[in-house]
Amino acid sequence: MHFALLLGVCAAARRDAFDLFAEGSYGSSTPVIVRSGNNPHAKITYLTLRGLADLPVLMMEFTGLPYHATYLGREQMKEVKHKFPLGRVPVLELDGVTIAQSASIVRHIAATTELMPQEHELKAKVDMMFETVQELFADKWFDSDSIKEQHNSGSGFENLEVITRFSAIGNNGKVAATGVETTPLEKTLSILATFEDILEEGDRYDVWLVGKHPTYADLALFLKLEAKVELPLKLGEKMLGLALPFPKLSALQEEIRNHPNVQSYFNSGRRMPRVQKRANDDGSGHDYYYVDLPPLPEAAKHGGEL
Ligand SMILES: N[C@@H](CCC(=O)N[C@@H](CS)C(=O)NCC(=O)O)C(=O)O
Repeated sequence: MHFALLLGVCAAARRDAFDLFAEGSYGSSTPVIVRSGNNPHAKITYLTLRGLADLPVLMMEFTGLPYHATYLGREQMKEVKHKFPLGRVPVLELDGVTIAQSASIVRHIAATTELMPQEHELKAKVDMMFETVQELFADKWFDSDSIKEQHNSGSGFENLEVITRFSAIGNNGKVAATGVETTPLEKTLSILATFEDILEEGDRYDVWLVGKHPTYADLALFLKLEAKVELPLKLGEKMLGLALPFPKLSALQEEIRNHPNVQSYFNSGRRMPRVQKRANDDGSGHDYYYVDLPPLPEAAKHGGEL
């Protein structure tokens, strides 16, 4: 499939998209328009950062659904938020329907593509998995500020003990039934180990959470794992990233990461960069700074079309 790409800037003067992100924070950014395909079925609006549009956009890229995305900077968002159904983004326009709420958007895209099964029973099972994925790493315990605090208080040894315990009882250990979930870390590890069990029990020739085809629940799980699979721990004076020892989950992750559409998306510059909160750098509160700039192709760097 040929993806046309235009990474342009809706400002009076066209500016270099790379500079746009490199110059600093989400607060200082102007809108970015990404076009994937000439006749978009879908239009999505979000902010110039990775976040709640990441999964909807990945689903469209994965299935080859042509879309246009408009990513807004903070000032532009203020100007146009009154036009959105709930005053918030992401917002999706698809087949004449305009909807907000990222999870509703995910289901709407899934129902339009092959990422949602047709059968009622399978549909319900996929949604059950999706809702459970949403709970992963959701607690503030996993936020970068909290991780810093844990670093300072030296609680990494306790975390290591918990991770070791859960990796030992994963792999068909029926973790969900053992009743050992009290802390946010235990809850998340319990879900991961339960997913590992479910994948282990499935058909040995497929890697998906439900049935024989990838669904929105698999893509949601993939993004969560990509973002947080390394749990930071403090061991002695060092901060370490510990990879989770769940082989079936890793296989699912690999399968999606190596999908040609996903590879082409990640290398295209169409994905918004991540941001990191930095407190009070300029005395005016906190802002969100870009931490991993997308690999923009040469032509896109100059606002060109591919
Ligand atoms: N639960 C909603 C949350 C939507 C939301 O809070 N969006 C934020 C951006 S992540 C927003 O629109 N903020 C801008 C504003 O409120 O002006 C969802 O999942 O879509």
